[in-house]
Amino acid sequence: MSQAEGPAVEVSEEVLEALRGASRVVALTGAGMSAESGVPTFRDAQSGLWEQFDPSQLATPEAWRADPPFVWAWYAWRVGLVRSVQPNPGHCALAELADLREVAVVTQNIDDLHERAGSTVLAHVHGSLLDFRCMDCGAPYDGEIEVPTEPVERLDPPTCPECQGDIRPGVVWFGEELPRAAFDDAVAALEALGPGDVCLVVGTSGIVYPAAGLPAVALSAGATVVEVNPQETDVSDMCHLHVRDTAARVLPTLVERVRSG
Ligand code: BV8
Repeated sequence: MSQAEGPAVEVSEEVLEALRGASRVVALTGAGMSAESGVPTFRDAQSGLWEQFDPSQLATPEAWRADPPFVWAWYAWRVGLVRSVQPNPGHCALAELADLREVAVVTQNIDDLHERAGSTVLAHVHGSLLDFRCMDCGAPYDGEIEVPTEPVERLDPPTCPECQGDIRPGVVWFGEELPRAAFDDAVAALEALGPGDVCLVVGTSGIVYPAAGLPAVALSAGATVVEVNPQETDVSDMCHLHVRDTAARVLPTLVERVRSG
């Protein structure tokens, strides 16, 4: 596993002790997990065309109903972006940690970088960018998706072969309920943690609910909650320990240190 670029990664003995002593680890990941792969975080996703739009305004059923080609163009561009990037050393390290500990990955990310790194993702609580379904009849859609190489203002969504409705991305929009099974699985995995187990909270600002409430479930289960994020966040006070550095630098170091005992 490649050594992280830049200054040495500082990880406290407490963090290492907690991980070495853990039999189970739940990793809660957000947009920061994929940032070093080149997928902009949600707050930074607004480059170019969509700059003037608040993502939580664009990622809504209302925005879709008001102008499907405009919202579809944004998602089609993001599909192209995700297809053009690779998992980073942070994703790979989490996949490797599963050889050493019982690991469950719960992500708010709609990309497939955890899976491409070899992780089994327990729950995509905000859905997946690469799953498509009909907005009207709900039929899954696995037809071709036209992916713009450059951001385009408008792009007609594909048409549902069943009902001629518009095809939408399989993501959870603001104001939409989270996939019940995925969220219940996430809560169950966190509740199953106990003293001596670890919950890694990686690259999330802790602003979007109900996902931002998940670290608290690990806390009340008695697990050691460790935040990996260069910045202080809205969930920092739910975490016992903090590693103020990036996912692609910290996670490989943690796995190496746990492996080397
Ligand atoms: C719902 C898919 C109800 C779409 C997404 C309680 C209080 C307040 C508001 C609410 C509440 N309950 C519900 C709400 C409303 C709303 C909400 O939370 N609004 C927020 C904005 C206040 N929640 C909802 O609408 C949810 N639905 O509640 O439904 C309901 C119930 C029953 C029936 C009907 C309805 C749905 C929320 C899901 C929305 N969909 N994504 C898409 O992607 O297009 S959310 C989307 O934004 C992402 O999935 C992610 O979850 C979120 C972004 O957050 P982060 O991942 O944390 O990323 P962010 O950019 O914010 O931060 C990045 C972090 O990484 C930073 O801290 C940074 O420092 C760090 N970082 C950067 N680089 C690195 C790094 N860390 C490590 N390494 C690095 N290299």
